[in-house]
Amino acid sequence: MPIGQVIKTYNGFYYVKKEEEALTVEGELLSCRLRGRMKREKGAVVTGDMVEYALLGDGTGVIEQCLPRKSMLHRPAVANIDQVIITFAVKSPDINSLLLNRFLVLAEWSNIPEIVICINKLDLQANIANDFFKPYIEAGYRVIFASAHNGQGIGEIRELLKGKVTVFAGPSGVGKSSLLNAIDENLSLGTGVISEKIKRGKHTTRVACLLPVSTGGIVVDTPGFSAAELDHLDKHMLAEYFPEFRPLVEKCYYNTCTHSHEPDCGVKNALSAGLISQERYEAYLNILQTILERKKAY
Ligand SMILES: Nc1nc2c(ncn2[C@@H]2O[C@H](COP(=O)(O)OP(=O)(O)O)[C@@H](O)[C@H]2O)c(=O)[nH]1
Ligand SMILES: [Mg+2]
Ligand SMILES: [Zn+2]
Repeated sequence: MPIGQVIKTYNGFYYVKKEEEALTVEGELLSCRLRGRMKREKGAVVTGDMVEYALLGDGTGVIEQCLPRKSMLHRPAVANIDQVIITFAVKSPDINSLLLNRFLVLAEWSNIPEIVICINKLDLQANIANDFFKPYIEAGYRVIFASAHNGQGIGEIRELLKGKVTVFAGPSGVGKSSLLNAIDENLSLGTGVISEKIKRGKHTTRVACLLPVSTGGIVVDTPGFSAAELDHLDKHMLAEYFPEFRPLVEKCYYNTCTHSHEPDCGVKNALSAGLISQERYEAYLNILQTILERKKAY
């Protein structure tokens, strides 16, 4: 059975790019319905899913089966993202390190293989404290400095996009749409205050759509992901989403250790020895607190 990828969904229709065809213009997408049993299952097929489909005589198709997902982002739902570029601005708005960490944890939890940090608006402030990013680089994250206004870092991001499905995440106003427009002017995404207001209008559904980039790769156009959904995490899994904590967890005395109040904890010992950053550990505790509060609410 032929295989394709769902590029967008709208009103019960699923627009599928056939596996053998390059993603170019929307006219080439195959409009599909779902096979009956899948219709009853909410979220059975979402944007980004790889599906098996059957062709009907009238030129449309039916999705028969959804293939296993490599990664999954919720709200809005997008499957099989290869890369996330977590975007912040050097200023206006200022970087919020707790929010940055929440986005990183969201990306790790969603199983996205490549996680990159991009700091935009370098034209507003060229010299930023290198120390700020040290813990993130040491944890294995690549950090790109960019400016949608003067072009800094744009070539580097273009290279990163090639051959991958990439989503830009981050707070509103940091310049995600502006960066995408600088990468490929054909994307012509709305930017600034007005575009944000239109997107939040009550008639706009929060759906995602995959867009081809002329220099290679696919980007996901969404109104943005919120890092608010972290309260669904398992408290015992949280440390797994901090890459530099992973090898330390094995050294904890209790195998149920939450690395907060327990004695003889590998993570806290590493913190005392200066091997992990205070800021990352505090972000860990903050997210742990969010998880515990949600549990209490039930
Ligand atoms: N100075 C400066 N302003 C920028 C840059 N990128 C975006 N902006 C401005 O920041 C505001 C928000 O940009 P937008 O792309 O809509 O941000 P988004 O909400 O993350 O998509 C707009 O007024 C942009 O003109 C940049 O590199 N430098
Ligand atoms: Mg935007
Ligand atoms: Zn511990």
